[in-house]
Amino acid sequence: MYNFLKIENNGAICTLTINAPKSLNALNSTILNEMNDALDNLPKDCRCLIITGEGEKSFVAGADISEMATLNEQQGYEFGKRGAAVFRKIETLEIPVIAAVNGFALGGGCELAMACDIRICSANAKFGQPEVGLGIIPGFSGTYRLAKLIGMGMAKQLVYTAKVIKSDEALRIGLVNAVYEQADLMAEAMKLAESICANAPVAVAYAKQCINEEYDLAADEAIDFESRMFGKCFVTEDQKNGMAAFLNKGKCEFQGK
Ligand code: CO8
Repeated sequence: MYNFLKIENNGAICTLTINAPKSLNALNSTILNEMNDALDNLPKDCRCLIITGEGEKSFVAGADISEMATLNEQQGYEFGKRGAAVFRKIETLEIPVIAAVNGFALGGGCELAMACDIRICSANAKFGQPEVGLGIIPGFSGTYRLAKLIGMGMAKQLVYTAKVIKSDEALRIGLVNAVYEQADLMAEAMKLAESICANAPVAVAYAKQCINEEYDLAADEAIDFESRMFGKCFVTEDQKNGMAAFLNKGKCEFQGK
C-alpha cells in the first residue's frame, strides 16, 4: 500500500519500517507523507508502535539532501514544518512509540528517534546532528528535543560540532536507553512493547500525556494536571478490574476501557 513503508501487525504491537535502503532510508516528502498517513490509520487495536529502518546499516540517514539542495527560504520553512508535524504526531500519539534504531540516525533520523517515547539501538548505530556541516540547522525539532533529552550543554556540543557518536556514547549521555546486538534488536523491541502492552492501555496513554505535557508547565500546574488525569483513571473499567484482580490475587487482562 505504501511505496516506502512497511507496516506489520503483531497483535497489539505494530511495526512501521522505513523502507528506502538504497538512500539509507533518508526522508523525502513522499516518505513523510506516507508516515503521516500511516500514523493516522494505525489499526484500532494497536497498543504500541515500533519504528525502525530497513536493513542493517541505517535507521534514517537524515532528511533527503538531494530534495533540500535547491530549496528557497519559503520551501525550506515548509519542508521543516512538514517533518516537524509528522514527528509531533508521533510524540503526541496516544500509544507509546519505540524507536528501534538499527544503524545511522543522523539529522532527521536522530530527530525522528527523539520524537519517539523510548529509544533502543543496535551496537552499530550512530547518532548525530550533522546539519551545520551542510549549512543548515536541525529542522525537524532537533534543537528543541535534543536539549530536553540530554541537557543543553551536550546538545549544543553535538549540534555545533556536527559530530557523529557511537552507540556506547549515545547510551552514556542518555540518548538511548539500551544497546543490543543487531540480531537481537527487534526481539528486544518486541519484548519491551509486550511489557508495555500488558498494562492498562488508558493508564499508559494518560501517563504519556502527563509526562509530555507537564514537562513544559510550572510545578503547580504540572502537579494539578497529574491530579486531574489521576482522577480520570477512576472512570475506567481497567482501574476497577486491575485493582479487583490485585485484591483477589489474580491477573487482569486489560480491555483498554
Ligand atoms: N539524503 C539523501 N541521500 C542520502 C542521504 C541523505 N541524508 N544519506 C545517504 N544518502 C544516499 C547517498 O547519497 C548514497 O546514494 P548513492 O548510492 O546514489 O550515491 C546512498 O545513500 C548510500 O550512502 P553512502 O554511499 O554515502 O554510504 P556510506 O556508507 O559511504 O556513508 C553516511 C553513510 C555516513 C550515512 C553518509 O551517507 C552520509 O553522511 N549521509 C548524510 C548524513 C547527513 O548529513 N544527514 C543529515 C541530513 S540534513 C537533515 O537531516 C536535516 C533535517 C531537518 C531538515 C529541515 C529542512 C528544512
